[in-house]
Amino acid sequence: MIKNEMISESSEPGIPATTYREDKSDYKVAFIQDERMPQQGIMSVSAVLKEHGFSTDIFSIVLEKENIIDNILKSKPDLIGCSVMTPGFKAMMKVIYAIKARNPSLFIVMGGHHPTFYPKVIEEEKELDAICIGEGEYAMLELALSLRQGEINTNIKNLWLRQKNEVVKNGVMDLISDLD
Ligand code: B12
Repeated sequence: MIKNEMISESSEPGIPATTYREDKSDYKVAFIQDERMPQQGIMSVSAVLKEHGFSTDIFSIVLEKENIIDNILKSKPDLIGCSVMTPGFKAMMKVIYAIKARNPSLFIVMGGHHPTFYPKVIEEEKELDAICIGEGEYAMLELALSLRQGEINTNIKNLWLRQKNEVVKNGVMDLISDLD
């Protein structure tokens, strides 16, 4: 996991220090990326979530290799967001299949350029619960807020969401005008 300031030393046996949190009451979002350095897109989405009281972790397929599934699941995320460019899609799907095999109810949303250019991916990959088309900051926030309340808001712009055997396809929201 790429460390952030929310993480502290573990006092629990069997749980690596880097995946332990002091506050266990909060809602956790785990991001997965296929790159060494934190991706700007993830950092931007993560920053908005943190502003609204969510805690976030970033896991890297490149850095964590075969430990990535254990590391993610040990951090006990409530929601998973992965960021995917087309060349990294297959590697990301392997991780998603493995996570869903161990925790089928964990909600997984895929964002980034691949689903933006090819949103049909949610119709082909049944393990994806939602995809984000374009900017993810407020789509992800609305999704996390609704899931934290124990429901799924299926009307969030920029998101296509799986609902039983159907995919709900929402339109796109206006672009964020002030990027500072
Ligand atoms: C900077 C950049 C890089 C940097 C990334 C640095 C970093 N650590 O952030 C570096 C140099 C590492 C890089 C590498 C590559 N890149 Co590049 N890169 C870009 C570039 C120029 C800007 C991306 C960016 O940071 N945008 C700013 C952020 C804030 O926006 P964003 O990434 O779009 O993220 C937003 C949304 O996509 C969404 N989102 C993103 N992730 C998630 C996740 C969730 C859960 C949600 C809900 C939403 C969400 O919300 C974000 C905020 O609004 C784009 C071109 C472009 N104009 O977009 C190409 C681009 C993304 N890269 C591309 C490619 C192909 C690559 C490489 C595969 C090239 C290669 N052959 O090696 C590698 C892949 C690296 C890897 N292992 O993943 C393609 C992707 C095409 C595709 N179909 O996927 C692009 C579009 C360039 C192009 N026109 O071909 N890249």
